[in-house]
Amino acid sequence: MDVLTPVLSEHWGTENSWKLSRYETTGGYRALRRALDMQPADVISLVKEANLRGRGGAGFPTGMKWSFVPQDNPNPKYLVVNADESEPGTCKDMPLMMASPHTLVEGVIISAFAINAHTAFIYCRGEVLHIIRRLQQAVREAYAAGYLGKNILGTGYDLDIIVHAGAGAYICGEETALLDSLEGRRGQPRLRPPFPAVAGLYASPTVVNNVESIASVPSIIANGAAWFQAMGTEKSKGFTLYSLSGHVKHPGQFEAPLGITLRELIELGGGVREGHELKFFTPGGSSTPILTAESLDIPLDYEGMAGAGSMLGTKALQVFDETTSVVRTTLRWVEFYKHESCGKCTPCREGTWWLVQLLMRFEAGTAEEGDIEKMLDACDNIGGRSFCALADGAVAATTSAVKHFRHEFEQGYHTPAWELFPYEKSAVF
Ligand code: L3W
Repeated sequence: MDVLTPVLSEHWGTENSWKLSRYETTGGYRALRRALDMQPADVISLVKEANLRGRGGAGFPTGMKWSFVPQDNPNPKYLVVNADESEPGTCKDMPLMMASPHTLVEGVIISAFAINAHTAFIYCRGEVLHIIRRLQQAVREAYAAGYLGKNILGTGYDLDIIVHAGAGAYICGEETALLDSLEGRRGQPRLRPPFPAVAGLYASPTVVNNVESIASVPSIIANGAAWFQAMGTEKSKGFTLYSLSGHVKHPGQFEAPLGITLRELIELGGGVREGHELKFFTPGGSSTPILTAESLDIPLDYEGMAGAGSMLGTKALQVFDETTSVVRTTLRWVEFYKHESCGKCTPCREGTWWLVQLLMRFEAGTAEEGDIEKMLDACDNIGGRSFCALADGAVAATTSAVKHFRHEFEQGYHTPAWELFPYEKSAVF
């Protein structure tokens, strides 16, 4: 397996990589010309054949999602790009949009054409004003060059792209909360079904895809399904962006085939920081159950991570060494979910609050016998019982921490975490 396969990140760091003129000199917008020569259904077939799976966390097949759009529905069809990247540890979509916004814009035009949409939205988290401006600039350049607007490249196809700034709520990365927010309402998840592909934005058929998924489309159109299929593992095809952070010497984004192992990624990141060793990690942000050094050689693909008892998620590898308190880390994550809970459903609103109360006791060394069971029982009553996956993230963090490091929670019956794991020893907390 090639260790690094830079496709999306090929030109990051080169001069003016975000400008249209630069993008065109490296083959940019050729895939769009090819796609516009095809029938929309053939574009969908090609993406299906490549077996591109959603890069936002769930790994749902992208081409299949597009084919769910009912073309006989008289309402307009919409494409919405989920650029609300907020999952703790995940930092791949933001650098992509900063360094190569036209890869996304080209992907949006091809994908919108495939589903017969004439309006596309890029919903970007509001805190990243510099990225929003960069996207807006790229969209303006694309209009001026005839890649957007009426009669794109003389083909008769029309498309408008609207860059929309969110207002800094993690929940708006959940696809139906994002749609509520885009409609001008408070961002809260909707019950599914109906899925957005059937009834999404303004109750019309809507495809919601992650930035990286859409940005991968031009290269598939340009190079073909077989090229994409040649990378990755049996069921997890292609290249992807991994975010590596935490106790490694050189954190950052690494683009590699699905199925690379964490051991290989850590090597690329210069190893765990000097004199320390890996204690635990998340495969795909804090919503995915933590794993330990035992899983260092398991392929980072959808199947490998599921087999190890976790999820590939957003491929955000957060690495923690032996100076880190599992109890404190879990508390910190669950506090995040409590803070970000939209409050719409009781298991999440109340459950994450109660988990924080219990975890604070473990951290302070004032937990009582039976508190571990009480916490796991609370998890049983939260997981799978809420509108969306936010509370499941809090449950995954908590239950996996207890599964792998129960003894650290038991120490919380008598000793504060800050005595066992002093802050000054850790680079993270
Ligand atoms: C039509 C059906 N469409 C499923 C579509 C659905 C969605 C996609 C995946 O959560 C995960 C979550 C986080 N007809 C369909 C259908 N779809 N069945 O397929 O759906 P689903 O429910 O499997 O997942 P999801 O709700 O999209 C995403 C995990 O990602 N995660 C969080 C990431 C957070 C960010 C962020 O920061 N913004 O990305 C990290 O691991 O826990 O499990 O489009 O409509 N029958």
